[in-house]
Amino acid sequence: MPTVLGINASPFVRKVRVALAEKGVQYDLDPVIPVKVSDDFKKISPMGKVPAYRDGDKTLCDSSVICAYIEKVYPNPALYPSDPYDYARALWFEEYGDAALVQVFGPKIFFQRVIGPAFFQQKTDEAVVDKAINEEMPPLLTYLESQIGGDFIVGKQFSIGDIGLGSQFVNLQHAGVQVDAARWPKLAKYVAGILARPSFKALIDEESPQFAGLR
Ligand SMILES: N[C@@H](CCC(=O)N[C@@H](CS)C(=O)NCC(=O)O)C(=O)O
Repeated sequence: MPTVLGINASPFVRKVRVALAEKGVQYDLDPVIPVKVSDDFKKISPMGKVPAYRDGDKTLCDSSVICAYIEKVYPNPALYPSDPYDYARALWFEEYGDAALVQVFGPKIFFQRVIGPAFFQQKTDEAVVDKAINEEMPPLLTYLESQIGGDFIVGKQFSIGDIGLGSQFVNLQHAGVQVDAARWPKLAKYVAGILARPSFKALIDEESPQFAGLR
């Protein structure tokens, strides 16, 4: 059985776990906290980041790399579209979550409201959170609103693009922030649909109790 290494609060760990769940693959979770990681962990993930992945004597790091590997090992159901343009678009939305959404949702909202106060004795900097929610987040959501045509971010099939985006929106939800349906109606409906999938819902149900009452 493969092992996913990393804490469940990480959107990047969540990507890998959702991909495995969608494919019905059983795995172990080793909840490595990416703070002062061991030398052994750095042999698998040289930048000290989670997730890492162990499959027998094979090891990998980086959520995008791990998801791509999982797709090859367990091809069904496919999480990467076969059409070349849809494939590239799905990778783009994965990247948009990994590189753009995370910068605002992660350190400026989720960390400020939940992780800092709970685990690092840091007081929430309300000015940082307010600026993130009211100035930095809206253009990110407006772009997504312009891209959504249905239940999935690309075509008519759930894909790695939905995994990358949905994984970030879970952290936003853990921080008590919802997508305003009056302002971004298509996005609000889309996010609700993606996060209601059994693969995401099981993780949200597992993760939520540890954050209840922390924000
Ligand atoms: N590109 C990486 C990003 C992983 C990442 O940034 N993980 C965070 C946790 S959410 C981490 O391990 N941070 C610790 C650090 O940067 O030292 C991926 O997709 O896996």
